[in-house]
Parts: sequence; C-alpha cells; structure tokens
Amino acid sequence: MFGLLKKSLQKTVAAITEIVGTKRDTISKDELEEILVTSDIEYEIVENMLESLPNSINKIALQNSLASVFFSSNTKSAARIYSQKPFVDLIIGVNGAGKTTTIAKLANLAKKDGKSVILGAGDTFRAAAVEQLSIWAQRLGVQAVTSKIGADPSSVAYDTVNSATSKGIDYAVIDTAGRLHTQTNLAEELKKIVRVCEKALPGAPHRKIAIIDATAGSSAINQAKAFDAMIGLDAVIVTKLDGTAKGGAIFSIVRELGLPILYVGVGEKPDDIEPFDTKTFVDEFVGAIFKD
Ligand SMILES: Nc1nc2c(ncn2[C@@H]2O[C@H](COP(=O)(O)OP(=O)(O)OP(=O)(O)O)[C@@H](O)[C@H]2O)c(=O)[nH]1
Ligand SMILES: [Mg+2]
Repeated sequence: MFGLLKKSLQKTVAAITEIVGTKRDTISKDELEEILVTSDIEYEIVENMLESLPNSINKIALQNSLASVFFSSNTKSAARIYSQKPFVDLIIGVNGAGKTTTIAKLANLAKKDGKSVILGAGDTFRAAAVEQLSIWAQRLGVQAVTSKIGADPSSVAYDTVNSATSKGIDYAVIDTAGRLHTQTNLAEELKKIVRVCEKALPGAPHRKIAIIDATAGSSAINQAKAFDAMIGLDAVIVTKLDGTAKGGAIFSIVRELGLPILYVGVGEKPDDIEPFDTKTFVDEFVGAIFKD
C-alpha cells in the first residue's frame, strides 16, 4: 500500500540519509533541526517541534511529534467523494501548479471506480487550456464541457453541473484559470463560479480543492491561504512530490492551512496519483533517521 507515496519521497529520504549517515537510535536536536529544515519544513514549525523534544531524540518521540502536526491541524474534513450524485469538485490553484493534470488523474481514478465523469473547462483564459482538458477527456474517454476563449467561466461551470445532473453522471470536475490571487477579478470570478454551481445544484461544489506544488515552498502556501480567504477551501492535493527533496513541505502545508491532503501527485501521467496517508508519510521520514 502507498507504494507511490513512498517512491515519491525517495529524494527527501536520500537528502536526510546524507545528513544522518548511518541510522541511529537517537539524534541530537541540532542534527534534527538540520534535517527538518533541509526537507523544507518551515523554520517556525521546526522550532515549535524542537521545543517540546528532549536533547536526545528517539524514534518514538519524533514519530509522535511529526504525527501531531496532522492531528492538531487536520480539523476540517472534506466531503466523501461520490456521496452525492453528481459529486462536483472545483479545482483551484496558481499557474502551473498542476490543476489540469490533476483533473485528468481524478477522472482516471473515478473511471477505475466505475463512475461516469464529466470535465468542465473553466479555464477559458487560454486557448491551450481548453485544448489540454479536451485532449485529456478524449484520452480518458470521458465527457467535457468547453466554450469559446474569453467566455464566462461560470457559465462553463453552470453547464457542467447541469449536464452532469441531466445525464445522470456521477462525477464532475471543474478546472479554473490559474491567474494570480492578488487580482481582485480572480476572487470575484471564483466566487461567481461557486455561486453558480450552487444555483445549478444545491450543495455544489461539494469540494473546493486547492492544488499545491510541493516544490513551490511557502509562496504556494500563502497563495492557498488567499484562495481559502476568497471562497473557503475544503481540501488540498499536493503535486510534484516526485522529483523533489522537499517532501517536508507537506508538514508546512498542513500546519499552515489546516486542511486535509486528499492525494499527492507523483508524476505527469494519469496513474501518478496516490491517496495521502499520514502514517506512511511520517514513517518514511522517521525510518530515514532511526534504526528499526
Ligand atoms: N513531475 C510531476 N509533474 C507534474 C505533476 N502534476 C503536474 N505536473 C506537470 O506540471 C506542469 C503543469 O501542469 P498543469 O496541469 O498544466 O498545471 P495547471 O495548474 O493546469 O497550469 P495552468 O493551466 O497553466 O494554470 C505540466 O508539465 C505537468 O505535466 C506531478 O505530480 N509530478
Ligand atoms: Mg491548466
């Protein structure tokens, strides 16, 4: 289980191994500080953790400390997928975070679960964006709602939800444009998309999911906070965990946003997605430092 999650943490683990050398029974605070900061856990979080740990830290103590990040912050819980029909996900995130790719992955998962899927090309800003989503829809054999470039994205969202309802489709996923969160028109646009989904189907969108690039550091977290302030996020999907040694970013994301991580993206293909599992994640970290 969670093989892809483990695999995607290989570089993070390798970076830790480089600092640790041979695995130990205990580790000093200074060494642990270096490890945690190197893996991209924010300094403030590291300081907080270290405060409550003894000078010589063993496996159990670190395990508990890392796991507590998830217990204390992961308070909001997202709706269970497919708990409604149609179940509607709205995907939000800055440019290049991996929104469209993640939508393909979610559609692929749903298909494997035997669910019918419709995609909404709500990024009407760029011609390439609509095309990218349509290509994925074709490849995966799912439906897509598209419109002309520059069309109102909320009308695409409305059509997607309505189409899903009238055709009896199980799962609808709506893409959005990834312009910067500082633009007030993006805030208005996103709010309108949410309003319009709700109008088409009370309760929709069932999840407003932020896509966060694991390699983007604290700026990505601040952007997600801005999205949360705009429309209230329900959950997060962390992308590009493969190919980075900064797996510790996950701790920062959870601590800062207090949102559940639904999945992690571990590559560019539709199958490169894995449910996030706290225990596996913490065990990989701890296992890189301590003897069994
Ligand atoms: N390695 C890796 N690459 C990813 C992952 N997810 C997305 N990508 C790549 O990241 C790039 C951007 O992905 P998109 O899905 O187009 O991102 P987006 O958020 O839709 O971007 P815009 O539409 O421009 O806002 C593409 O080259 C993807 O293949 C992942 O989990 N791992
Ligand atoms: Mg896109």
